[in-house]
Amino acid sequence: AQGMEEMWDSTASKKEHPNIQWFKDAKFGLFIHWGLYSKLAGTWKGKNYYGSGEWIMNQARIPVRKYDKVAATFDPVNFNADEWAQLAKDAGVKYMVITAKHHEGFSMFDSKVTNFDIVDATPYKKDPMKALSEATRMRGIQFGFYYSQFQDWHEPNGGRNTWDFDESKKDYQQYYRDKAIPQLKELLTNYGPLGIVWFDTPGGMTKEQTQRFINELRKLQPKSLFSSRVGQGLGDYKDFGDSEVPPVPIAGAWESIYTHNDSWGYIAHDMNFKSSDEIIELLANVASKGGNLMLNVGPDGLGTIPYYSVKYLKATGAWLQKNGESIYASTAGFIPAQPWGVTTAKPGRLFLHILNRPGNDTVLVPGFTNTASKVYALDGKMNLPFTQKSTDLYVNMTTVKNIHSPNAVLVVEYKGTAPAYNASA
Ligand code: H79
Repeated sequence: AQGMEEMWDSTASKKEHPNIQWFKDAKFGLFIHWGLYSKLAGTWKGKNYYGSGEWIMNQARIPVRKYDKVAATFDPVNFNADEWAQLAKDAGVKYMVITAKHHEGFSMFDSKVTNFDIVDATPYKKDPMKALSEATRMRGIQFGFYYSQFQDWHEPNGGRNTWDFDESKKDYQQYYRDKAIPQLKELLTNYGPLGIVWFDTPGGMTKEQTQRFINELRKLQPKSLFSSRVGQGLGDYKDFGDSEVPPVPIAGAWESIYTHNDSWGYIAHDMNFKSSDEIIELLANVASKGGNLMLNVGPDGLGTIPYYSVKYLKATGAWLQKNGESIYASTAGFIPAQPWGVTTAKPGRLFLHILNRPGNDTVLVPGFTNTASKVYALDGKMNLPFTQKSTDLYVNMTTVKNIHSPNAVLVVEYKGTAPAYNASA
């Protein structure tokens, strides 16, 4: 996953996907890691594991035949597609990506390619991905699948299970041909139009093979966007490393991915959830660089989304209801991060995200080369006094009352065209 950015062609050097605009405008997505690991919840044979719940098979070196038995106990009776989709809607996300198959190799969808899938191997016997694809689409949310295309710890020829199988004896091409590609074809055929196919941790394919792999899948759904972790510098938009925001604005379509606590898959003993203020701050920070934030939650083995994830996602959505104008369809701000916060932009408007309210209530916007014509608080549309001395713009926000922590948004309207990013401001 890490280090992919060096390999990714910048959009300046390649043609953008014709369906990229919805993604650029979306700004906020929901990532969901859900699989057999959710049932294990970070514990194997009485020992607690930390880091990432979906890695427990690897961390505890669980043999495939023992891991198979977890499937026989997987019965997510609390799963409710409408509740999950409605939470996504209430949170204000514009897309959802869920793990159809993670590195553990278990298919959370009805697959004819293997019996190691939720319909054939569990007492649940239903296909939750079908219900979820419909419930999200009904609410106008783009739906997509995460699919671990290379790592598959269940298969003798899949990537990276070194505890059961000898890596040097593996035939990755056979695994791609017999499992990954047929399953991706199922996902691209049986679940309606997919906004995104989210790949991860590439391996075992040359650039030419990766291009052929993409072409073959592309035929089924030309409008689906493929994430850059398909590998070899290919893909339709760039994903940074896990939990990484670039230091300066980046052109083209890209995404930062974070998880709500410290794990992607559910871990019962991980309660380190970000507050809604922290989520909003992260969202504003990523948007200020021109990208999307896809925030992950990890439902448990019964299909319940953790209480704090529900709570803080809803609070984030409530903030977006009032301030979403400064996020959705915005572009990177042309003023870099300041002691008080970050900026996003739309034609004729600069949005000031006040993440740390200045003690004297005076917000200095340095390097503002346009002429400000009006400044107001986005929530309530209240005009604020301001003065401009050359390229220093001072806004007085004393009358902005509701301002605790993140984040009040002040809007600066100005005449003329947007300036270039002013790194020296
Ligand atoms: O799906 C999530 C991760 O499981 C996946 N990408 C995100 C979106 C990912 N695959 N590989 N990696 C991330 C990098 C591997 C990190 C590791 Fe670890 C460090 C594996 C073992 C040590 C993290 C910490 C997982 C277990 C402990």
